[in-house]
Amino acid sequence: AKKQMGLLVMAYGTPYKEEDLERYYTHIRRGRKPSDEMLQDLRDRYDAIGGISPLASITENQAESIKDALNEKQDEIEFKLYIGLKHIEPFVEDAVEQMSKDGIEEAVSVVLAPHYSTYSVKSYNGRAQEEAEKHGITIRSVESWYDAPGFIDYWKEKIEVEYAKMSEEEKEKACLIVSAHSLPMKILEGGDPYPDQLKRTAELISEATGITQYEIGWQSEGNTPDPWIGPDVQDLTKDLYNEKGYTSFVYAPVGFVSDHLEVLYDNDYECKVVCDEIGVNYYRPEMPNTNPKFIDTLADVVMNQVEK
Ligand code: FEC
Repeated sequence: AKKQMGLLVMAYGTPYKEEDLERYYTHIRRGRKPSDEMLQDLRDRYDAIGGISPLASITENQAESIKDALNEKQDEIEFKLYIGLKHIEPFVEDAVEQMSKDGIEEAVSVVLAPHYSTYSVKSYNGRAQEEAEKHGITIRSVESWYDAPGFIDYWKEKIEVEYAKMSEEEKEKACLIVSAHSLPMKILEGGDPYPDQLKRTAELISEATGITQYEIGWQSEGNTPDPWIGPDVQDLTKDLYNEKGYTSFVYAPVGFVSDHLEVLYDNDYECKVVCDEIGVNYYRPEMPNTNPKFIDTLADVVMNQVEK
C-alpha cells in the first residue's frame, strides 16, 4: 500500500459572504475591531470588485490541483489534502486537527505566497507546527519558492504576452513594476529576507525576459500608524513618469498568486487610476491561479521538501 501523507496548503483566506467582513477584518487586526469607517472603506473596496473576492474558490482549486499533480507525479505516497487559512475558517489549526482525526502522522506544508517573511510565511508555519506538536504530527514546511524556475518562467511568459501588445516604440518607454505586499518597516530590524527575495525574483524575471527597465515596488500597505516598506507602487508610478518619462507601466504583483482584492483593486483600480491621471498605458499580466505550469512548479517544490 502507498504511504499516506498530509498535504497542508496554507493561504490568506477571504470573507465568504458580506457578513464575514467584520470578523475577518478583526482577525487580520489581531483581535482589534475596525472602526465603522474602516469597515465601510473595506466594504467599498470589495464592492468595487463585485462584492466578494474570488479568492476562496481559487485557493481551493489551487490546493486540489497541487494535490492531484503530486499524486500523479509518483506512486509511493498518497497525498491527502488539507487547506488551512490564516484569517478565516478552516484556520491553519483546524486543518492540522483534522489531520490528526484522520490518523495522519506525517505531513508536508506549503504557503501560497512565494517570499518568506516573519509576518507571513513564518507565522503560517509557526501556527501549523505548534498545532502539529499537540497531536504528535511531523510537518516538513516549505519556507519559500520565490526563485523556483517554473515560477519565474510563468511570469516571463505572461509578462511577454503584455509586451507583445506594444509597438517597438512603446516598449522603449515601458517600465515593468515588480511588486509584493508591503510590510511594516520594523520587520527589517530583524534582518527579514523578504525584500531581498523580492529583489531576486525581479532579477530572475529580468534575466529571463531581457527586460532591463524594471523597478521594485510595494503595494497594499495596511491602515496602521507604522511606517511601511516603500516605495508604494502608486507613488512610484508618478515618480518614474516625472523622472524618466515612461509612457507604459506593466504591473507584475509577484508576491501574490491569485486574482483577489489586493490585485483586482490595488492594481487594476488604484494603479490604473494613477496611469489614467498621468495619461500612460496600464498593463497587468494574468495571475497564476491554476495555471498548469505554476501548479506543477508548486508540486515540485513540495516534492523536493518531502525528499529532503
Ligand atoms: O479577500 C481578498 O481577496 C484579499 C485577501 C488578501 C490577501 C492579502 C495578502 C497579504 N496580506 C499581508 C499582510 C497584511 C498586513 C496587514 C494586512 C491587511 C489586510 C486587510 C485585508 C487584507 N489584508 Fe493582507 N491580504 C488580503 C486582505 N495584510 C482586507 C485589512 C484592510 C487593509 O488594511 O487593507 C495589516 C494588518 C493590520 O492592520 O495590522 C500586515 C501579506 C500578504 C501576502 C502574503 C500572503 O498571502 O500571506 C504579507 C491575499
